[in-house]
Amino acid sequence: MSQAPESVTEQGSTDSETVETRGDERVELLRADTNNDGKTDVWVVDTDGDGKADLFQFDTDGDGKVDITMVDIDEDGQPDEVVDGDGGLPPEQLPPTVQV
Ligand SMILES: [Ca+2]
Ligand SMILES: [Ca+2]
Ligand SMILES: [Ca+2]
Repeated sequence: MSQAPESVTEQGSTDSETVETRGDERVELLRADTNNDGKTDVWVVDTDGDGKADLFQFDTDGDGKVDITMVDIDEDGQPDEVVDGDGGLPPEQLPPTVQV
């Protein structure tokens, strides 16, 4: 198992900030709909496959798109980096797994 450290070139660079995450995977541990509009507004993601969440994304205005991305690079429960937008990691538009 080799994990590519950081890809040499980000392809398709966008105008949004790209966050650095622990890994390149996107294992969604949880999607939640906290305002009950049927659209996911919280994503909890494991990017390196260790089963622990290290990426958190929030849709604060209810349009189904990520507005804030937080990365917990050392998995201590405290976000280490917070950026506007999806941080270059747009989630799939899937129904929430949890309705709050
Ligand atoms: Ca992880
Ligand atoms: Ca939004
Ligand atoms: Ca941390």
